[in-house]
Amino acid sequence: MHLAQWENHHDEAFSDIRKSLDNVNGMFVAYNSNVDAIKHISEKDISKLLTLVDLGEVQEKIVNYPREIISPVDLISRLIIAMRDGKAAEVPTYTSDIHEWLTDNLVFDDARMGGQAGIISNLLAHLGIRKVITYVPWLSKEQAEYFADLPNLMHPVIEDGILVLKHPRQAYNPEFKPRVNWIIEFSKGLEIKYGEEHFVVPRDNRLIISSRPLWIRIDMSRELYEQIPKLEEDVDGAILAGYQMIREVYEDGATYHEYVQRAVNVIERLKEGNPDIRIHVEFTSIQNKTIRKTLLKDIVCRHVHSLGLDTVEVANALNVLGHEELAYSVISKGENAIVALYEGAVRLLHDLKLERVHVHSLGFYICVVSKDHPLNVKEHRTALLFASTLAAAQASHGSIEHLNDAAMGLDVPVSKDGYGELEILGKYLVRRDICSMDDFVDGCIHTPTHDVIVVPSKVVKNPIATVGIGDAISAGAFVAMLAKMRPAK
Ligand code: 8BR
Ligand code: GLC
Repeated sequence: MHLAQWENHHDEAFSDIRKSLDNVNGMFVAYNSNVDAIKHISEKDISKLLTLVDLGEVQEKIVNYPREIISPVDLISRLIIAMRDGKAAEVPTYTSDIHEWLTDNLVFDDARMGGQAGIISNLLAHLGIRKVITYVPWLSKEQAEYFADLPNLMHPVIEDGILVLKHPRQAYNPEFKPRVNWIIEFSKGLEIKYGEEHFVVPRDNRLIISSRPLWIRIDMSRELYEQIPKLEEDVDGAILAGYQMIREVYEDGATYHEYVQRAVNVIERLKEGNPDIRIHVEFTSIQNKTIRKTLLKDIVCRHVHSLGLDTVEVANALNVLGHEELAYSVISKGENAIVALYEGAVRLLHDLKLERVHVHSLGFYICVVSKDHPLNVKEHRTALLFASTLAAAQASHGSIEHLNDAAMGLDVPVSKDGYGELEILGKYLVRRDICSMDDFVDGCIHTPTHDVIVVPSKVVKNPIATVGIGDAISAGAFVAMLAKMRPAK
């Protein structure tokens, strides 16, 4: 299929989903929302930051790869790694020291809704989904202000033992404090020089310094937990994210086992309310390997239906599931990285007993689905192409406040590079007799053990920001899939 045909498919998919979105009765979205303080960093900013640290120490830390940010040297070394590789990363910090240091030494450009659940809730509400029930365990007054002021966006509260749904701005707890993450966005082409080193940033991306105050808990009050099934009568799907904030051990002696069990209980409770509900987990960068593994093995496996990840996250997931070699091939820059990515997605589908794995990369998406999924491959493809248009709209305008804004993504061209990458995958699949080139070109492939959908996606040349695009892609494809699964109204 030629690029021009993929443009047509995008147009058709968008108008199809635009008409079908109303089929979705409602969505439940939890847990993480925060404020993102976004800074687009310049060469001058970087030179300034580099004068504030010892370059020898930075070199040493780059080798040691800090998984937590305690000092400015940790921060600079992770920033250099992210810029050098053009890769996204999120690294936790447990005190406010680094935030104060950043505030003293950089001025942020913009404060926006952050956190996967927060971003996704606003997006779905803006797209006009009938009912978006968002749940944040630490909803503060300031955080509530970042939620879209729309009547279809609600937060559950218990009043006199009764469950009521209110707009987040009427549902916050005045005792909670806001949580702010710093997002350092860097652009392709920046020239970085430090000590003897010199490199050019290969692609736009960002480093997230994620604040993890001790009071953060991925949790739900008992009263609310008891009443979840009542929410579910008209909720067709749930998108869950934020499990990366679970800690191995808490000050009160609690361990992650307890919080994992509670997280699983919530999922089971959601299913009680609607046995046909579909649950999607949006994966992320998780530095702590115990937590990363437990999220996959104990929360995702057997409990959820769908998983969304970017390429680095696929490698990280494979790594803790014992597929180190495949993980290495996914992140290596070699020709076969896309093949490894496909094989990795297949492994995740089977190892984690999922119905659907959606991998998004710059220029293409790969979705692997189980044979018993109620939708056919063309319908899945429609969902992915809708997501590609959303991503393009988000990258070009920074936010999507209406379905009409989303339609502007249609003007962005499909990525030639992504299309080229897919050809490599096509040749591999044909060589292995997994499909014929004819099947591959329309992006819909049947194999005896699973089906595969691969599409080239639209890529914006100079994105306004990259943070949150992955969330828009995963949430967009998932809600579009639900729209196709529900009967027309
Ligand atoms: P994460 O936020 O999960 O890392 O996902 C980011 C996704 O955003 C990538 O997988 C890629 O598909 C998409 N993306 C990026 Br990064 N830059 C983009 C751009 N300029 N145009 C469209 N999509 C982009
Ligand atoms: C993570 C970060 C958050 C960011 C989001 C974007 O949840 O913690 O700051 O907004 O990712 O996907």
